[in-house]
Amino acid sequence: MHDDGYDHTAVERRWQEAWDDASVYRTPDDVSDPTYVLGMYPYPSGQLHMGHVRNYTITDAYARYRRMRGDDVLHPMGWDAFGLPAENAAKERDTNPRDWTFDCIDTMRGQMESMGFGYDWEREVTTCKPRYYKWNQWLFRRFVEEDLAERRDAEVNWCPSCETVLADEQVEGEAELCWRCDTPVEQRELEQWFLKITDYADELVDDIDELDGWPDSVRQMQRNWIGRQYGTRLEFDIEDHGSVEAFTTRVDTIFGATFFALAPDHPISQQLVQEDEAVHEFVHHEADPDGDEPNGVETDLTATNPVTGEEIPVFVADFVLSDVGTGALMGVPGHDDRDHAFASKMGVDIDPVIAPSEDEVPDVSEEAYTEDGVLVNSGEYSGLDSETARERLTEDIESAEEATQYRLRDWGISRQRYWGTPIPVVHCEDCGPVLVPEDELPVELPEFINTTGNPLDAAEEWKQTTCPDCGAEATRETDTMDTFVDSSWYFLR
Ligand code: ANZ
Ligand code: ZN
Repeated sequence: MHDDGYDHTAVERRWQEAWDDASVYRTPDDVSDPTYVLGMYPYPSGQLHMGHVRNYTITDAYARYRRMRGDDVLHPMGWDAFGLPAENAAKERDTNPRDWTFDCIDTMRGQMESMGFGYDWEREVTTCKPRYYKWNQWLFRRFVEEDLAERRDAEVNWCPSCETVLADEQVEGEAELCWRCDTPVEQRELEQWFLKITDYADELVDDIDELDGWPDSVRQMQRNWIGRQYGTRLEFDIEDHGSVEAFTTRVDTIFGATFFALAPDHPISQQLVQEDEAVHEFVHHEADPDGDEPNGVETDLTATNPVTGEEIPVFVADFVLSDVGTGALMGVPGHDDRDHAFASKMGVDIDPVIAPSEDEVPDVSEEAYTEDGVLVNSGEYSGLDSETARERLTEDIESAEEATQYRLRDWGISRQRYWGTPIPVVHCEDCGPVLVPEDELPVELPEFINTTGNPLDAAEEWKQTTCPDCGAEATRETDTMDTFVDSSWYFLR
């Protein structure tokens, strides 16, 4: 082929073999302070593409540079090998996810070797092997023991075509489509396992400041993702229903609260669904939390403003989210855009209580004034600036206290799919969910069954077991873990 020049095939193969024989990319176990160069492990999707080549060339160049500088270098490769793509591919090809995945790994490893990438293959990590996912199960046990993992009912993103739960990050765009198959995603109630990452929300935001060398834009994205907000939690009395908590970041606007609103699945809304036809109709047929406009229904109830003593109408509204704050809010249409849209639609009063300056009361009939400013029409608090008023009101209102709220939600890790780490739990009629004891880990996946639902549900023999606590007949948990559990810690493996 290259009669007059460089025969890359022959030359590269020769040197790759020589490097291999000399183990030049091996990192001995006893080196003291190796430079750890880690590229993201790929999904074994079939073939390397140029994106992989580009990506893995970066760490390879850097690892070489450090080696040439005399450092010991740990430059490993591995496979982020669980996940729905393998399951779908296996179905299409009438094989099983395990064989399909290991075939892909062999192909891609061969391609990486022929690229001459300098990896220590003896440290290859493959997340779908029991010796890896055993540790997911081990970690899960620790999390449950420390009260950092729990099972609860939850609204989840459900893809009707993939028949699985999706993480928020796997739902794409305004249209809310499944990242794999572009089917519109639905909401469903299911018992799910959660990792309580919100327990770490403060630590996560605060430590972003210490990520030296990270681009500011990335750090800001992380902050926004966690979405910490400081505000006030306070109570409004609703006759026959007692005190109802609401969260606000703008307690300075409380003199302008002209309505109170509850999320459709707030306990009071759920009670009204039984009693009030209009609320029933709204909650079950009209509410659309993802819609462009706020919708709601007026109830027969009124709430008492804890500062003014004024009675304001109570609505059930879909723009009030059940898992944000307390699932209830005071509506201040003069100073909040959503509240303004809602009040305009429902014919609720819109009063200005914040002004740019004392003699410049804004016209809020067409548009909310959302800035901080000076309080007006606010009794003894008139004339204070917003920030001072927030502090004073939080002190003065008996039920009020400072509260912090986050956009970050706990991480739902349950997937109703086969190709993932089995959640190491057994369900016993008497004992409830029981952890599989440590010495019985790993709970290995059974043989794959090609069905439309969850293959683990169909694996009857695998499912039947005994309760680790009482010895009675019991069934295995059939949810598997989100593949992001694997990728959360392979860099430590
Ligand atoms: C009264 C108020 C007046 C608010 C005002 C804002 C401006 P943002 O808007 O992102 O800063 N809120 C509280 N609980 C909620 C829930 N469960 N679902 C939806 N919205 C909820 O977030 C803080 C505000 O979100 C809170 O402050 C509350 O409206 C609303 F001029 O209270 B505010
Ligand atoms: Zn039991």
